[in-house]
Amino acid sequence: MTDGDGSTGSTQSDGGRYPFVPYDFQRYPEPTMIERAEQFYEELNGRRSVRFFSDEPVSRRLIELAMMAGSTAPSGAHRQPWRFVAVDSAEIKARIREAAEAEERKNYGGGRFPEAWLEALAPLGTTWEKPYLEICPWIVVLFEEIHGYEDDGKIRKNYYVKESVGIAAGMFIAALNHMGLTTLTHTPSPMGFLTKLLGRPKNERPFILFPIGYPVEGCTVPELSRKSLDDIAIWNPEPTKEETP
Ligand code: IYR
Repeated sequence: MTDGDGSTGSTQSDGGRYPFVPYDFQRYPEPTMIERAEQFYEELNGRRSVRFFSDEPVSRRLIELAMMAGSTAPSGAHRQPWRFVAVDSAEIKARIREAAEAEERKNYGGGRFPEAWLEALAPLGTTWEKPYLEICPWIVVLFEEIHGYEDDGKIRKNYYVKESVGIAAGMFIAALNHMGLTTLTHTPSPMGFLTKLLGRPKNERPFILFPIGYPVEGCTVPELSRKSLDDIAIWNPEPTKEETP
């Protein structure tokens, strides 16, 4: 590895079966990089999970663009093991709400959530009631594709599915935030009911449900702070010393 110009020798991988093509990479001067990075951070730092939505409609094009942004995520062996299932039908949203609330009732009041979990949720003030599932203009349920199928019907394995779909979810959320929409990473628990309700095949599993829209006028969010850089970053750590017997 050389310093500075980054000329490390190889420019393509040997033996790959994809044709390798030049990468159209945009390079910026360092001050521009800092400025862009600061701007991007500020934008992401302004994002909040919203539970009070307006019923104002959102155009399908915006949802499509968020899905396309999510689908740029890296994935194990480039399998892209995600499906974004979008619903704006009032009837289906009502059915999702009904089923989600039936599960959450058992969690909150029915003894299914352990005391420690209820205690952890208490500061957020969440309850079994999920009216936002009907109020928001769109629900997108992100499914993970556990495996695919070969042309002959045999199972085609996917790799690092949770990691891949988790990254796609993050990029989807960032895209929504960037375009001026809000969402909530909602995981009704358990959420197997979504597979049937949304007619998905058995090789797909619901991963996260996103109510999407604008915050209602006067929307509030909990006053939270985020961990500082010092809390989250560790630089050049020392390896753990072997215990001597
Ligand atoms: N899925 C439930 C409970 C819940 C769990 C966690 I962890 C949260 O951060 C918030 C809620 C619900 O949506 O109420």
